Amino acid sequence: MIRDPDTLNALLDTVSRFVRERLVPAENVVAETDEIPQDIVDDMKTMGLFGISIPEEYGGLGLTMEEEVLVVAELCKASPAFRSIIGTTVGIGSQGILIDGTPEQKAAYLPRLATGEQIASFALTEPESGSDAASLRTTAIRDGDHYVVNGTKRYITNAPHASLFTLMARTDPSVRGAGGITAFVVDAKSPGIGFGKYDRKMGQRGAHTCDVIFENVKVPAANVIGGREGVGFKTAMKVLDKGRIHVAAVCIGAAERMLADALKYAMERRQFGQPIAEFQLVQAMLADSKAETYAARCMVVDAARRRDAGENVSTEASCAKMFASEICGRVADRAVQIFGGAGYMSEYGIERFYRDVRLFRIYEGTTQIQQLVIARNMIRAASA
Ligand code: COS
Repeated sequence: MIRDPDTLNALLDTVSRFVRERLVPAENVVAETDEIPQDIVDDMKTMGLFGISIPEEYGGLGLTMEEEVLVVAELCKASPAFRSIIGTTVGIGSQGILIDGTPEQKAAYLPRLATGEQIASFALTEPESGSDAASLRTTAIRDGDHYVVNGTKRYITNAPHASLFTLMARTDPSVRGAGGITAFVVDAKSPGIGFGKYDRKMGQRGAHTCDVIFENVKVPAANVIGGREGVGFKTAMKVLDKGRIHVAAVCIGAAERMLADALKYAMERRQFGQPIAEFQLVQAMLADSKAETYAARCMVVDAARRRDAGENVSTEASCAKMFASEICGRVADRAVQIFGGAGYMSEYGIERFYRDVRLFRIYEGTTQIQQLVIARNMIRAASA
């Protein structure tokens, strides 16, 4: 749903100019230093980008899902690391509080997330629990008016910068699966929380992940999201339904950027006496990339509209995330191919995108997990 086209277009123009004038010129510095320059983070705060998904009553921009995917796709025409700095606060780190939190929890946390004063991370994955999220082992055992948390979370995006975590932990170790899991908001400065070194990754320099270790961390009982034990896995799944549409929009922005770069190169680069864009085999790569990116954009916008309309979008979110991340990988591969030898050299940046976008087929649910979710939902609907 687009509430006011003029307001949205003004925001899209602002983001587009910001991408062109500030982010793209800073891509190499980010890749070299592994840091987003502080002035860029400050500008993102001023623009309200940390609060795009947080309702206006809590100080955010309160974008609808359709508006959010359009803004995110625009932002992602620059290196994915720039989106990542806002990504967990806009998405999986804050949405559990928004979707299932009590009014008191929303009022306590959302305003400072909306301004970027606080950064939120989502702590679900563990060393022994990735795709099989319901098998997580971190425990949170009730002791009077608080819980005591022990365990390790792995590959947690923005953990080194986080002020708070949306943490999934097992409050009832006698229940093995999803039913024993509870979601918490945890202050990142709580005594007993330790951080591993930054993970060394294939790409996405400037976006930081690390282990988060909980050793006898006391978390107030009031920090149970929604005040209910045993429903934390469902909160995580609802958060991921939305997160997957958001990631699909990230894929579109990156695919459109890579395709634009490949087209420009193909029109400038001459071989056999003419621009390589004149060769039909190059045209096939451009055309396939265009059609697939267009299809992915249509899917993502449709999934977003359905979510805005209040539909259950578990299937559509997984379809969009799977398709958009897969085509993004294919577009990256073709873009490197069109650049030829130059595509393999770091100075052109396309090999960096190729490495950066590889993550999209893995995080917030691998392609194989999306297939499983889609097929299970189909079978469940057909048997009902
Ligand atoms: N919305 C609300 N509830 C949901 C849901 C959703 N989208 N998906 C599942 N649930 C509920 C189920 O209805 C079930 O509830 P009941 O027990 O009351 O029936 C409960 O959650 C458990 O669901 P299910 O039995 O489907 O869980 P599984 O252990 O079989 O696993 C998958 C489900 C594999 C889909 C899940 O573990 C998953 O998404 N894994 C990937 C995790 C991931 O994306 N990690 C990335 C890290 S975060 S960046």
